[in-house]
Amino acid sequence: MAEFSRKGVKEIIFSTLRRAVYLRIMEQIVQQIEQYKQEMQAFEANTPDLVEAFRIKYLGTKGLVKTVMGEMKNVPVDQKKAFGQVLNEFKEFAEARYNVLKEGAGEESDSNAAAKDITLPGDLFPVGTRHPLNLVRNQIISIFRRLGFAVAEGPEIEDDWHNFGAMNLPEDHPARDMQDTFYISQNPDWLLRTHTSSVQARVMETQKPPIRVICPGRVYRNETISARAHCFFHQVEGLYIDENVSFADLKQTLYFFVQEMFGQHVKVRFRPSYFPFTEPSAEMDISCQICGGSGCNICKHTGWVEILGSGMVHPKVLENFGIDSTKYTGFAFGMGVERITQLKYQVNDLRLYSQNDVRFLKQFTGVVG
Ligand code: 2NL
Repeated sequence: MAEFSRKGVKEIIFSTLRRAVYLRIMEQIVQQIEQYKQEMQAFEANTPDLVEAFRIKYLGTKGLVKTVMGEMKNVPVDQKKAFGQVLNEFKEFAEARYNVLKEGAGEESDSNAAAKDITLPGDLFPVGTRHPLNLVRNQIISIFRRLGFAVAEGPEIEDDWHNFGAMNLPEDHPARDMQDTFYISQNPDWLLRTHTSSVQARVMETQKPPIRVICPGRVYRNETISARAHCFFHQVEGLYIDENVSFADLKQTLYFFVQEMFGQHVKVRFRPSYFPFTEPSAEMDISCQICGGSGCNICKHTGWVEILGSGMVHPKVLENFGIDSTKYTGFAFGMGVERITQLKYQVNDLRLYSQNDVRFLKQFTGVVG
């Protein structure tokens, strides 16, 4: 019993002393925490490296927060709750300050409030423009659509018949020469179409008159590339076959087209010409849009510029498709989209169309078509 009491007294004295010592230590820790908090508040970090240095010093595995937390195991039981709260608050303070520093390090200046103004409009996303040739092609299509023309498309690799034979182009016609046409080496009957007449041939093959189509598309010719010639260009051809279609219809249709395209003031003239697939044939000029007819470099001081070829469909072409040329007549025309674009927007070098220079392409922003 006595032994027990002695042991008990010792125990009480020690534990009281221990408790007093810990309370003192805790006081010091709380003071220390306040000091760390002030340090953290004053810590400036405008680079990611400094932010990381903060994290290591305060929040790292050997950081001050962890070290102070380690003291928890020595705290008397009745003090654990209160001391735990102090430590938690310290940890949260350090984390919050770390987040603030991390957010700020990416920006040039923390004090620049404008940099964080979320009401400012966003960065503009650069939108492209339609290619000038596509704009003009669409304009051409929409004018002919209003006159009742449908749009037809066909293959760019054609056979000899649809491109040449059916169009009344004789065997010895210069267009058929290897110098002018790209042939497909695997099959001498195949070639890259030299005009979109081949599409109209396919329309006449599958449809009966009345036929009223336009055929836009890319065509190929073996030319050396220069400001005035290219190995590919774009065409819109048109074909109208019905009973009683006359040259007067051709003239009025094409006159309407240029007035819609270039303006009501434009004048036209037809010059006799020759194409194997039309008879009679005519080329159409319009009054020069640059000088208004008084004479300039573009019209070579004539006041007129050529814009398309046309004519009455050759009876042989109609008969090639079983269309009775005593009952039906038709007119046809073909124009280069590059040429129309050149006249409308003063593009004087064909190579600009395929060089993809944004300084050129950007000029067509806002053109409707
Ligand atoms: C030009 C001339 C032309 C045609 C194309 C054509 C089509 C058929 C029947 C008859 Cl299916 N003709 N097309 C007619 C005359 C001229 O094009 O200088 N094009 C750039």
